[in-house]
Amino acid sequence: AEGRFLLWNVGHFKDSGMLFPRESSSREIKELNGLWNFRADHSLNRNLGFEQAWYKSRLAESGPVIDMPVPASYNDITQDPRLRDFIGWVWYEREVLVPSGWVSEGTRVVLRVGSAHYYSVVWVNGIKVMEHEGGHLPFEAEIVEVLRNNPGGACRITIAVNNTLTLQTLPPGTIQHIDDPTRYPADYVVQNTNFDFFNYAGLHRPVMLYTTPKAYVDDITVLTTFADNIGLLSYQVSVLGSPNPTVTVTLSDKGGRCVASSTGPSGVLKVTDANLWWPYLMHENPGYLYSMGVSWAAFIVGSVYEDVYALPVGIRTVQVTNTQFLLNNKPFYFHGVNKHEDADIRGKGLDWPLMVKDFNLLKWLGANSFRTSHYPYAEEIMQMADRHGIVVIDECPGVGIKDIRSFGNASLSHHLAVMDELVRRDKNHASVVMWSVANEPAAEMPPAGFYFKTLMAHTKSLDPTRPVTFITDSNFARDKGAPYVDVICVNSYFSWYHDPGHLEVIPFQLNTQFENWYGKYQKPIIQSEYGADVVPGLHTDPPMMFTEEYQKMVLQNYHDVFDRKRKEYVIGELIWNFADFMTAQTVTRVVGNKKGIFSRQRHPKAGAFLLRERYWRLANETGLLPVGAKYP
Ligand code: GCB
Repeated sequence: AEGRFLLWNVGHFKDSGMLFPRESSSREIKELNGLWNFRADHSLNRNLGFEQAWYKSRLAESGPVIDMPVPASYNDITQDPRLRDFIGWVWYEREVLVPSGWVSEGTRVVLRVGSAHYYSVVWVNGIKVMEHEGGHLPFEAEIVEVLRNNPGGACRITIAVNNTLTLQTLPPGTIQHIDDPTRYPADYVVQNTNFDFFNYAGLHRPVMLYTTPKAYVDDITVLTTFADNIGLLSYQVSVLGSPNPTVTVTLSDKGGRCVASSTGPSGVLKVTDANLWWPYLMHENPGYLYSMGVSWAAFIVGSVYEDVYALPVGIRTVQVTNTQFLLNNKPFYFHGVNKHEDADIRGKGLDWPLMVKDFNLLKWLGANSFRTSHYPYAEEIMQMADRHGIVVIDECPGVGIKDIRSFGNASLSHHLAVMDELVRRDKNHASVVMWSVANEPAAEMPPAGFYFKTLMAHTKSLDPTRPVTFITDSNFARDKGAPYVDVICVNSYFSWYHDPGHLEVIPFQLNTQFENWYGKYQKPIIQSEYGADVVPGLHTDPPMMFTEEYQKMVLQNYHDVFDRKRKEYVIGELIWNFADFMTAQTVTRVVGNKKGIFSRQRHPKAGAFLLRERYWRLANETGLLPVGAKYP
């Protein structure tokens, strides 16, 4: 029984890039979103699919299938509680026809999964093409050889996904088997976790096929800075499949005018009168992006081969001092939110209407930033943040690291690999200004020092341009990770989990929290979480926990202290949470976590209006907007 939920160990090799698929004159895309065939493997050992090789033929031939939308979590799609709370392997399958041009000589066909939680095995026409560990990050495989063996263009994609979390996964979890026939049904198994959101699973982001030429632009890295009015972009392009690529790079402004160009796989582009990338509410023209066109061309035995890729880039700098966070050399104050990828029915599946609605709400609120609590968000969301000038603290899925056994070598090496994948995916996003390697780990445990020192040094080696942090709720004097962060990010829930109902403690405890951390480290501080649950529509006066009034009072009390401390070293405040979200069932949660200032359906609670007043006022005070600028 022990082996039933065990996962395989795979190595991670970051020897290739992970550019977001984009169409161009040399690249085509086929999206595989929509309905897939689906079956959860309810067999006792959850292994029947592998024993019977369900990937060998059409899924409907080995048993019943149901319709499953992609992208979406599978958990809330049916009325079956066994699927909502399923642990183990589920199977997805989809057949597509591939144009004959795609299997011609000189073309690569890549199958890309935007993310799948947690462990995936992928077959094409019954042949295994890849495995991947970890949700929230993309993975891909070249499949053209497999397709060539199957004339007619048929392409049957089978993806098995396992959501089991163990002490070595990220996030970690434990599987508990209870063998007590007097109290539990036979074969009672639960997944325990130490994080506060539902462990949604499935194909959460778009699945697609795309083509590139055989020699292709595999990766691009761009670093930016500026001096006076000159923007400087140093770039590095890697081309695979060609020994001596001739790389051409051009930079176009928003109007499509070429403002700089260069040749060679690395170089520097100089832009005079550069438009810098500014955050929302800090400039009248936020989120300015140039388009960097990268192309490669060669004449090989009479034909022209070329690959073209266009990457949006923003020119901006980030710097941290003892007391400030500087964006383009100007002090930046984070007034924003923590989010989740979470909504009714679709769970953690990418949803366009939801995404656009959420950005509209952020702008309505006057928020200039969010943290991707507690895992990387969809690339489509990161691109939105780039375009709208919303600053992002980019967090990896290092949440709920509470058990000392999750600080071992296996955990650490996987955590390092996840940071490799995250930085590789998100390094070119102007919106990303800081990496967060974890949320509320047991940072006081003896192994935490080595663990976080290694993790943060590794992240800095991957990206020397951005500050690195993790989010702590540990005691300032005993936290073993804090010495290695650039910015102290601290979560606290005064008058909620401590001294519940006693709003009057907030000014004292919050002030002490800030003085303690700053006194010890002299590093700038972000209040990375604070808040209170509200069941929308509950009202009392005097305020009581869970009412709209109480959330407002918690916010107000925190804000008074922020307003004093932001004149010194507090550089930001991120409300917990943007919206209500689903959690596991416990006695402290009422159909999920209700600390949203918006409900799960994105309707505002009273606290949202209070926060809106504040954020717009802060924008006027701290931004570059003319004083007195008003709500839109
Ligand atoms: C936290 C966690 C977050 C929880 C939140 C809460 O400290 O970081 O994941 O949801 O508190 O509401 O308890």
